[in-house]
Parts: sequence; C-alpha cells; structure tokens
Amino acid sequence: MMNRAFLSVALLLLVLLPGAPAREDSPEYCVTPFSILVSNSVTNAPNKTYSTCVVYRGILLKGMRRLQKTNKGFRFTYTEDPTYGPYLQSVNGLKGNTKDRTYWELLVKQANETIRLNVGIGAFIPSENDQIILNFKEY
Ligand code: B12
Repeated sequence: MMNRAFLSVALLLLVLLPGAPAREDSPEYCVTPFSILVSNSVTNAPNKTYSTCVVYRGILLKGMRRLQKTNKGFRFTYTEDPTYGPYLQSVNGLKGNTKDRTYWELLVKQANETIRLNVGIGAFIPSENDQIILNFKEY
C-alpha cells in the first residue's frame, strides 16, 4: 500500500518536473526534417532558409514553433480563424494586411514540383525534406 503511494507520487513528480522536455520537444522524436524558405514577391527582399523538424506526422505549425524557439532569426505570429484554424499573419516582423491586400502564401516544394498548400499551417503535415515556402504576396 505504502509502496504504491510512493510510486504514484514519484511518477507525478516526474511528469511535473520543470525542465523535463515534452515528448514533441525531444530531438529523438523529431524524425521528419524539412526546411522553411522565407521569400517576398512584393519587394523581392533576399530569401532566407531555415531548418526544422516535426515528430511523426506532426503539423507545420509545431515545426515553426520549434524553429522559433531554437533560432532567434525566425519569428512568426498567427491568428485563429473560427473555421479554418491558424492563419499565418506575420513572418520576421512583416505582417500581411487587408488594406494593402497582402498575405503570407504557403507553398511546398517536393522533388522539383512547387505546390500551393490547400490547408493552413495548423493542418499541413510536412514530409521528409520538403521545402516549405512562406511567400509574402499580394492578392
Ligand atoms: C478570399 C480567400 C483568401 C484570401 C483572404 C483575404 C481576404 N481578406 O479576403 C487570401 C488570398 C489571403 C487567402 C489565403 C489563403 N487561403 Co484562402 N480562401 C479565400 C476564399 C476564396 C474565400 C474566403 C472568404 O472571403 N469567405 C467569406 C468571408 C465573409 O468569410 P470569412 O470567414 O470572414 O473569411 C475569412 C477566412 O476565410 C480567412 N481565410 C481565407 N483563407 C484562409 C485560409 C486559412 C488556412 C485560414 C486559417 C483562414 C483563411 O480569410 C477570410 C477573410 O478574412 C476561400 C474559399 C471559399 N470559397 O470560401 C479560400 C480558403 C478559405 N482558403 C484556403 C487556403 C488553403 C488558403 C491559404 C492557406 C492558401 C495558401 N497556400 O497560401 C492562404 C492562407 C495562408 C496563411 N497566411 O495562413 C482554403 C482553406 C482550406 C482549409 N481547410 O484550410 C479555402 C477554403 C480554399 C480552398 N483551397 O479550398 N484566402
């Protein structure tokens, strides 16, 4: 009886221990590497490329969060759309807006084909070695 109580407390402590990385943050689970290229078709500012990864069938948003945590040069914000989920609002301080009719377009380059994503950052699941393109664009 005593042993069981001790075990439960020990397990609880392990789970709550500060600094213990969540499963999705442990490098050994981050099995799908991919890159993110930031481009700007409005100003033609130079492209920037970053590397990140997701756990098995993890979503793009999580890979972007991981990158933001580990690389000070990459920043992004998003808003929550009630119908479609996370909407990418800004990248590295540059915000899309309705007045200028600009937005961050999501593309993926797989092998030699570039495809426009048909879902947002909260639903897309990157595959190994995908190149995700975040392209600032006018509509
Ligand atoms: C217009 C439109 C846009 C415009 C919206 C700008 C504006 N201020 O009008 C622009 C060009 C910016 C856009 C962008 C994208 N869109 Co769009 N868009 C539409 C469209 C044709 C109409 C939406 C609309 O006006 N509804 C009427 C208004 C009154 O309702 P609303 O809820 O206020 O509409 C808002 C949302 O729809 C939001 N929105 C638009 N697209 C997207 C996409 C995502 C992922 C989110 C979270 C929100 C969102 O913007 C609208 C205005 O604020 C729909 C298709 C359709 N016929 O519904 C696709 C649609 C919503 N878009 C879609 C997609 C995939 C995208 C992109 C991811 C495309 C891409 N690869 O870049 C990007 C978003 C990228 C990002 N930054 O996160 C998909 C969403 C599917 C899904 N389940 O995720 C749809 C359904 C089209 C499709 N392919 O089937 N889009």
